[in-house]
Amino acid sequence: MSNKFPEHFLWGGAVAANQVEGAYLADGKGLSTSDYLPYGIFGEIVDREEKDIIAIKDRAIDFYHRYPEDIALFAEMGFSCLRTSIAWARIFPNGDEQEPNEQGLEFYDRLFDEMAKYNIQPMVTLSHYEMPYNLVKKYGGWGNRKLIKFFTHYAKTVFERYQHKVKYWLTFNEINMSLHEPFTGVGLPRSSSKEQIYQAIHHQLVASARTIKLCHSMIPDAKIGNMLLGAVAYPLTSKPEDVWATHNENHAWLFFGDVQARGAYPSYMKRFFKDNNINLTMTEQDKEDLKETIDFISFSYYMSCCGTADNSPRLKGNVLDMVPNPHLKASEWGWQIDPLGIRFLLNLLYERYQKPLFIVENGLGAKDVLTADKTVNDDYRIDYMNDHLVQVREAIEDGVEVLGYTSWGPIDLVSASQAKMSKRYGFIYVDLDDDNKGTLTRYKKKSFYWYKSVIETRGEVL
Ligand code: BGP
Repeated sequence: MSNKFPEHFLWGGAVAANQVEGAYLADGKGLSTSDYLPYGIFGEIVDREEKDIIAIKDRAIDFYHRYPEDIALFAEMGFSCLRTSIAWARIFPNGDEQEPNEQGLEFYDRLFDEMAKYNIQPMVTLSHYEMPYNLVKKYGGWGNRKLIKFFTHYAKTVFERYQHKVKYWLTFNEINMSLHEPFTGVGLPRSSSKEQIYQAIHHQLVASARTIKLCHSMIPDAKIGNMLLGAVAYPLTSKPEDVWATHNENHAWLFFGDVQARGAYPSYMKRFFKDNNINLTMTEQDKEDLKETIDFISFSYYMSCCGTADNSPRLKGNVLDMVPNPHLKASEWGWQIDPLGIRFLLNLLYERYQKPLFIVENGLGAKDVLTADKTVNDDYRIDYMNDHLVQVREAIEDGVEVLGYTSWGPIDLVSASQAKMSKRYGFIYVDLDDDNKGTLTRYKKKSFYWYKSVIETRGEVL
């Protein structure tokens, strides 16, 4: 067995506009839904026009101005890929304009040009947990079919502009997240019914398919993928009822992949919609549109969970209410650590779809301590990532086609769930605390050198 990852495997990291850029109103940017969530994606939705709040995301790590320094650091680690997102509200501040905001477009030109200097491939998520807030206020978010038009217009605009600079695209970050947090995902009130949420999701799936079609015709040498929160569940026990409940639990998120990779609603959803009294409006044209499928599957993976038919106590993880696995330890934030789970998930997705896979988020959020000599001895992070990457290598040996790996938050950033800095993922420490205080100076952690050696040796040191 080879100890090395494939030669053309892409190595890097992943960030999201609203968690790093800051400059939340600079150069004509409009307010986005994430600006209304100063306390994180599950926190209070705050009307910014009415309430004056100081949100940490307003400045974040100031990537908007400091990106040259950060990209140089990524290049020093040997990155061949950086996943980031475009803030839709920088390009269309209200979401429904015809003409884009030139200054917003210019920012991403500068950013992609900077990456090109170091041969770092950008991978761009079109919507990472945000959309122009005006689309929520004026149109009711993705509950309104008009959003399909607005989104595809935005996609067309950025495809045209960056066609020579960006060859990897993703549509919606963790598209299955809308089931747990509808405001973040589809811009719906949290009190929305299941039917309203699935209808909004349907519009998003159609928008995604039309965007894929646009990408295929406008940039034929690009690849476009979806993005799933890889919430893989194991049966809590071998009791058949638990196995069946787990099967259904996995369908809840695999449904998104099934539509996006296979081009139609899977049969099991008919039963689900019937049992839950959900009636969707779906035109014949929608069904036609959905047939355009993605080139690869991308996903985030942090933890696995368990499925059970019983009403077992659930751990309130940051993201999902999880049934804890008695065989696994958890991170400081209650996320259960399961390196073998990533091999399981890679095999499961590959067997199901026979499409290449891309791991676009993985990593350990922890409370780091900066030492007197300005570093962080984050052996816990190295161990976590080492163990996961070993399992990725195993999956490749199993025959799974894996295009690349971008760790989450290669530089410390604002946590999506906490809207704080103290949950850090980076190889690079940023001097900024939860009270929004700090110099924003960057320091290399121990893991910085470790990841560099992993990339340099194509995984041989693992
Ligand atoms: C994913 C999101 C990211 C990110 C990550 C870690 O769900 O796509 O935006 O933040 O999780 O989550 P957190 O920041 O809550 O630790």
